Amino acid sequence: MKLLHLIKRYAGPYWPLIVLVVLFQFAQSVLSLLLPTINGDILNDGVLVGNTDVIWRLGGWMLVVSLLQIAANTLAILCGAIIAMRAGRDMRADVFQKASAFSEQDMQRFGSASLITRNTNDVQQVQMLILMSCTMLMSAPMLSIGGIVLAIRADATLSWIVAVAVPVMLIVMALIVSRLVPIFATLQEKVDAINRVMREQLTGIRVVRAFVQEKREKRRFDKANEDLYSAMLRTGNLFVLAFPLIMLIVEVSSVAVIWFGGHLVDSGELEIGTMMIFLQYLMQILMGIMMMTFMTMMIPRAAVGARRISEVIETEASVARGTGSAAPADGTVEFEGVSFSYPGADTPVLEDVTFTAHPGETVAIIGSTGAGKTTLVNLIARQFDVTAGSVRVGGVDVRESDTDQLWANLGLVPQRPYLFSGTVASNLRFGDENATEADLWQALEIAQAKGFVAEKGLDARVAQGGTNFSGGQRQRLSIARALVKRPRVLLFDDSFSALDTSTDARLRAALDAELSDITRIVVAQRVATVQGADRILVIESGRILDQGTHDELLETSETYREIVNSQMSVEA
Ligand code: TTP
Ligand code: MG
Repeated sequence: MKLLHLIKRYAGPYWPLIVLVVLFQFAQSVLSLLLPTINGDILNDGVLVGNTDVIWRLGGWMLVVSLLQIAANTLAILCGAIIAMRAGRDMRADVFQKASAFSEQDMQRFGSASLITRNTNDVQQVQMLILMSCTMLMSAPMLSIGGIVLAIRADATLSWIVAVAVPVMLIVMALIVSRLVPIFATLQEKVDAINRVMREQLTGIRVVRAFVQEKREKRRFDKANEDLYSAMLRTGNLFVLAFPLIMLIVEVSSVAVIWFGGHLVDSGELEIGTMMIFLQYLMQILMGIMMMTFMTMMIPRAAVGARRISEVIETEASVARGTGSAAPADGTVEFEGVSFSYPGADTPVLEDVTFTAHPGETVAIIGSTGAGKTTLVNLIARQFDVTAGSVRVGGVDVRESDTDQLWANLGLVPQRPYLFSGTVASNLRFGDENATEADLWQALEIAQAKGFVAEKGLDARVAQGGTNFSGGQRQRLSIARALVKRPRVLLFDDSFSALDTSTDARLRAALDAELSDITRIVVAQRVATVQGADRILVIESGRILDQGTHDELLETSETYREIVNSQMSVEA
């Protein structure tokens, strides 16, 4: 079972503490079982009246035993809490680490909202179970079983009450648990749903407002919220039912002990002390059963959590890190007969793509939306692995090169630039932690971002995702970020689309002037952007239709001429 496996894996390393917990729980149970006997002895001695010595002696014993029992219990809980918290911390660290290594595809499989729930709420469920186990996994059965044995030993004539009360208690508990388990099992998914709607709503808030969809979104959230509410309510109802029932069983059985025991005392067949002993053991038995039930109740929810955590921890990131030690020798990028299809898709997104980009060259890729341009760029950065053929950077197949080395050589400006919360400087230093301010300004200057950054300063705040910057500013900041890294290969995925034509032109001129020895792969939709490239690849449905310079393509490529003409007519 995943749950056991997970507990073993994360609580296991703290075994010295576990040994302590077991010892403390054992001590606590033994002491608890001892108490009623001492207690009863006082009454049974019958010599108490006027016999202060005995009172003091036995009373003292009781006090000592109680204090020891409290101490053992406290220590067990303390150690348990330490184990549980540490196990939780380690689990969260592992989930985070795994999730960071996930490729795009793995992320899509889990969904970010679910990953967050898994790493917070699910871990918490497992943690709770560990804590509960540490406080009563051993003492609960010891109390009930020891209690039964000792109660029967104390007085066999009253034992039938145990024989009735225990099964009744067990049946009631089993009924409640069997109702709770299915609800608990779905609870985590409902928490997921809430997080998903909330997250989508927050990221898409502008769109939602623009389309006046707030009501619809609210309905969607209300539904998820209502769902969770009603599930929680049902568990609440069961708990509300559970407590009075437990109390009823406890009270009725103690009345029974006193009633029937009272008669026996009356007729001299039973000492009053023994009856008290019996009563207290009965209480302990029932308490033990109750504790065990509560633990059992935690298990299904924790098991669901454990399964969801294990799913993350056991997923091998679909693009494994390169194991090879080879580092790219230079900035040459070569595609050789590359085909690629997304997992589960029937048709390949790229087919038989072959081209080479040498250091200092600019290779432009133009093609309609959905042609496979982003996919091609992502293959260089090894976001995915090719289905056929090979992609080489600096002469080394990307699958065989050391992943860190590979990435150190690449500067990727993604199609949807993402900035992290922090400052402009902290974002730029993603590329190189040790970059000086002068380096940053230089990169900003090339990226044509100097103007608007100068107004706010390098320490201007950046909101999560960079939403407090315009689309074009974001693009330029992410270009600057790639430049700060000083890579050998720069990949621009449609990174000039949000720039006006003159900024675009100035940016390209600056890149040409400053980065003459860097390999540049430029994806674009606009002819003006690709015009000056050393080679232009025209791609359509994942195939390279034609390649050459702007002038050559105008001569040879029908498709390219069409693209040019369509844009001319728009601009005219
Ligand atoms: P892209 O490579 O994203 O197409 P593109 O970059 O050329 O398009 P745009 O100019 O709009 O940026 O996608 C190519 C095809 O691959 C497209 O049909 C959608 C499909 N695809 C998937 O099936 N799964 C994915 O994760 C992605 C990114 C694309
Ligand atoms: Mg794209």
